[in-house]
Amino acid sequence: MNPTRRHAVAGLLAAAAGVGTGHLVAALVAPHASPVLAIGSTVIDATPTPLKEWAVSTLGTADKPILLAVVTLVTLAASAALGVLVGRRRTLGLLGIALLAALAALAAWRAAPTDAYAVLPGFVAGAVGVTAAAYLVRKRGHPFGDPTRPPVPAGSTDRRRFLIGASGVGTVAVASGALGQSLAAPSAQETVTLPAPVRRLPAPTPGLETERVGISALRTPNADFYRIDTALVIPRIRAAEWSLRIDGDVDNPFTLTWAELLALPMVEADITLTCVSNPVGGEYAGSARWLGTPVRDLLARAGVRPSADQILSTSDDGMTISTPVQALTDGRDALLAIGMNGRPLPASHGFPARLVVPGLYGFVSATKWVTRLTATTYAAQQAYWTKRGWAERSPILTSSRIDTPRAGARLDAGSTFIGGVAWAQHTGITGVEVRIDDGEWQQATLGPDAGIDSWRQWYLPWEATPGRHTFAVRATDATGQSQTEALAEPFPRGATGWHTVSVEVS
Ligand SMILES: Nc1nc2c(c(=O)[nH]1)N[C@H]1C(S)=C(S)[C@@H](COP(=O)(O)O)O[C@H]1N2
Ligand SMILES: [Mo]
Repeated sequence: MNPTRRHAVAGLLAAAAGVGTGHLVAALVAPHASPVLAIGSTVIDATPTPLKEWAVSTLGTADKPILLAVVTLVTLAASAALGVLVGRRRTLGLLGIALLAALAALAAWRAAPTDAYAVLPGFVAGAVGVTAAAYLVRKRGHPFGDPTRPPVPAGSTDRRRFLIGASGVGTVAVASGALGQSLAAPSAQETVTLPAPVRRLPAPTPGLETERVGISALRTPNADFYRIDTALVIPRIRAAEWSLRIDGDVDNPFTLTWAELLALPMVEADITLTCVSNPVGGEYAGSARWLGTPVRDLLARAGVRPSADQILSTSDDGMTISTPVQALTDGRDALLAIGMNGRPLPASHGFPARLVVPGLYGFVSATKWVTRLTATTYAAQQAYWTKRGWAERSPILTSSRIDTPRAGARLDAGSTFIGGVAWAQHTGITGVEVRIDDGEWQQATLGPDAGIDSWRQWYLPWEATPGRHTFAVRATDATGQSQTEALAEPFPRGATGWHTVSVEVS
């Protein structure tokens, strides 16, 4: 191996050892502060909205692992280059490696400015990386800095020493990284017992999905529920350590503990969540039976002043979301939710408590891991997505989706059906129409009614004939408004247009 290549490998291994030990230290003190995760979070927050939209629409929920892979590859490539630099301009190269680690420390500090431990993984990564690089890229002159040994000419090779050193550093990288990963891996979800509701809904009965296979379930199982958030590490909050602060423009600010929350009256509600980033026909919508306490009661207890027009909610991971006071107090089932389909909230969906507000897209209502509600005004404070150009207030737009047959499906001729779901949260769906090829719009049959805050299943029987066929769907809400055909992208207030699917029948 020529010296340049060897120095590149040295840089790469040194960085891997730094990242690995940083990951291990992070697992012990502050999981989100692991160097690659901290830089990844900074990239997420700094990504311009159009690029983020492109990532969500093309990569879907794989966007997070792909982002982390890219950050890792870029870090390794930069480190290889720095390794070569160490061989040529030693101090400069080592400084470069230290700088790379300092960036990770800075990124972790940015995400959690009050957590003094957050910078530690970056510092450890820097110390390990610099030491390993200095060791693997030997100095010109006396080996091991030992003046009693004969000097080595520049660029000479000592294969054996390099191989031993490289395997040592590589082992540190792999072992510390793996140990850190196993420590950071989610331990089993804490078990909490949900209180009984004071307002109970009829026992959940299945919808059309049992008879009409392929239509989305009336209530989405928790494990299949879409997940959208900016968290690279899912916050793990112990219920006993959770609390919710209610403050801002209120007469009586107060803090609610988990035990106090459990003692409040709980209600059940069937509510469909939707992400504003959901494209026409997309998967970022799900329906669940939530258990929670009405937010309006909490706000009444705090005494929100008439001057406030928004509640800015903050999550444990620093997300901010603004919701109109009006939507939280007008009588709809806006909940501080603790249960999802009869179970405590899964960690990825906000354990121990989150907001759920019928009729508003998630980014203006559905704060997971919520820890603070601040009464304020839209003029005074802007939430995370508002700062990035998304709509300030964002009611869910009436939508419908064809679940079956799937786009591009090949079917046999004969009797079948076209089916899916439609939603117009807090208004309700009154009709769904389907158009087959260039035919007339036909009324679909609606599934069981789970209330105006829930999506509605639908189907239309169809005699499939050989050839290519195209279906379009449109829903009508309880105000009589039918979905517009005009196509709009999700940014900045939600997608519009009819979902259209083509299939091949033989
Ligand atoms: N803390 C936090 N809460 C959040 C978000 C987030 O990024 N962080 N994303 C919101 C968005 S954009 C949506 S669509 C919903 C999705 O909720 P789910 O992941 O439970 O489906 O959560 C909302 N709550
Ligand atoms: Mo969203």
